[in-house]
Amino acid sequence: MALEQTFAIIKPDAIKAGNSGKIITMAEDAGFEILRLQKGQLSPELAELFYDEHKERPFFKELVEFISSGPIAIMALQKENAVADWRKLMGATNPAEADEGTIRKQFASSIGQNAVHGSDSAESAQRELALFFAEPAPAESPVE
Ligand code: FUP
Repeated sequence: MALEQTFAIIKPDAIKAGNSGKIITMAEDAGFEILRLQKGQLSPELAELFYDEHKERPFFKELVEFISSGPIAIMALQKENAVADWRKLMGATNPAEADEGTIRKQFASSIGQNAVHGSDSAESAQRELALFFAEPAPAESPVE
């Protein structure tokens, strides 16, 4: 199977709790290559664009407020089957339903404050990677 890329976020709750290093280690231990890693904070405008598919959902405002409430880390992750495998490693959206050994089981505190994001399809991954990283990330891109 060919290498695939996915887009991941370490959300404000996980950064604040000091769990970013542990989450990155879990990604590496699971075989993901970290092609891009950048810390920053989303404007509410970019957060709305990012979560556009949820704009009709009742929790949209809360979602945008939370993701833009503090520092996050964004990542481009690469491995075979990256989209599905990263979602498996994240665990269920609601941490109460997340399997043992998943990131959300360990670090998420609620359905909203759930530590990490991962693209839900190859198409979403392309859109999200393009939204956050100006150019696609070749494995050997030089440090800018
Ligand atoms: P996931 O792909 O597991 O991150 O989950 P979804 O795409 O369904 O939801 C995106 C985000 O919306 C979640 F990370 C948290 C938030 N959400 C809620 O706050 N309440 C809900 O009932 C469902 C999702």
